[in-house]
Amino acid sequence: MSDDVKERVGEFARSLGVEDLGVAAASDYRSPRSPELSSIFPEVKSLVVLAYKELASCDSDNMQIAMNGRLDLMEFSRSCNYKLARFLEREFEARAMTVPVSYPLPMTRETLGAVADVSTRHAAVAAGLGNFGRHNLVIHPEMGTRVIFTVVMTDLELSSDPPITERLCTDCGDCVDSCPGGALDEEGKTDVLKCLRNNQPYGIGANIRFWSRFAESPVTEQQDMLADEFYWKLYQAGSIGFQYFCFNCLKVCPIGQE
Ligand code: B12
Ligand code: SF4
Ligand code: SF4
Repeated sequence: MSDDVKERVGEFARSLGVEDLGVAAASDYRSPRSPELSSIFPEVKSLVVLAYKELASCDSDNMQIAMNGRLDLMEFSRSCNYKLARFLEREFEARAMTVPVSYPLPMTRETLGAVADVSTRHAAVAAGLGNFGRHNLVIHPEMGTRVIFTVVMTDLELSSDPPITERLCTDCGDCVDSCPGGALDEEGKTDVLKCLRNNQPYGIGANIRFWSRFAESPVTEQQDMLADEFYWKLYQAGSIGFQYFCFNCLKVCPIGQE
């Protein structure tokens, strides 16, 4: 039964254009820092993890184009998540809930907005889609690091796909060397603040500093601040959601690029 359902789910997801997918029993999902899945969806039994190829846009030094490739992927993935969730509900009378690429995510002081409700990397590992590299990202056997994940959680009972036991990272060190902020220097940990400073120069930290300074400035200076391109970039990043200005650790990894 489980295999039949998995086959139909796989066929449907691939017909949408999803590059690869894997299934994990909820009991095989282990992400120590993330909330319990049952606190989100008490009846959850399985995770269907969808994998999408990052476009070559990430290679561009033009950060609008690089981010636009991600936005295209994010928009596409929303449609795939929704369609697959409805497929499960319609065809199998299951209940389904979707997990996005990045946001919305909990914005709490304890987690600094850096721990999502569901860790899609840990879900991908549990679903046999890859394993962690030195950059703390998941490497897929064919797509390498140029892969992004979403998840559909369901109360359907499905068995986990076999894990990838062979380590895919070759420890070449390119990701560590290419990180402009030294965020990967310590093995097994991404220094979130160092990454954020480079990756999101117009993110929440910059936003808070800008508005604090604005509130303390005389009116003429405030007018200058709003006329400055720094504010315009802040405005654009905010209206996109988050704008990433660094894809280095993702794009330099040679696995799957030969
Ligand atoms: C918040 C977030 C961030 C934050 C904080 C990252 C963080 N805390 O891990 C910031 C802004 C820094 C960030 C940066 C980036 N992110 Co981000 N991010 C997320 C998000 C939304 C949540 C991550 C989370 O909950 N982490 C908290 C917990 C789960 O992590 P943790 O317990 O601390 O575990 C970490 C370490 O302990 C270690 N680790 C844990 N177990 C193991 C086991 C082994 C063997 C090893 C070696 C390491 C290891 O790796 C984990 C990640 O750092 C996810 C999407 C999602 N919903 O999961 C995307 C996600 C992780 N981001 C992604 C990407 C691509 C990026 C960036 C390249 C930015 C960009 N341009 O896109 C950088 C890469 C930074 C890096 N090398 O780690 C992708 C990664 C895809 C992949 N192939 O793995 C994800 C999965 C988005 C997606 N849906 O595909 N991100
Ligand atoms: S996204 Fe950039 S700053 Fe962040 S860890 Fe990767 S290389 Fe470093
Ligand atoms: S760039 Fe090299 S060290 Fe970094 S994850 Fe890829 S193979 Fe591993």
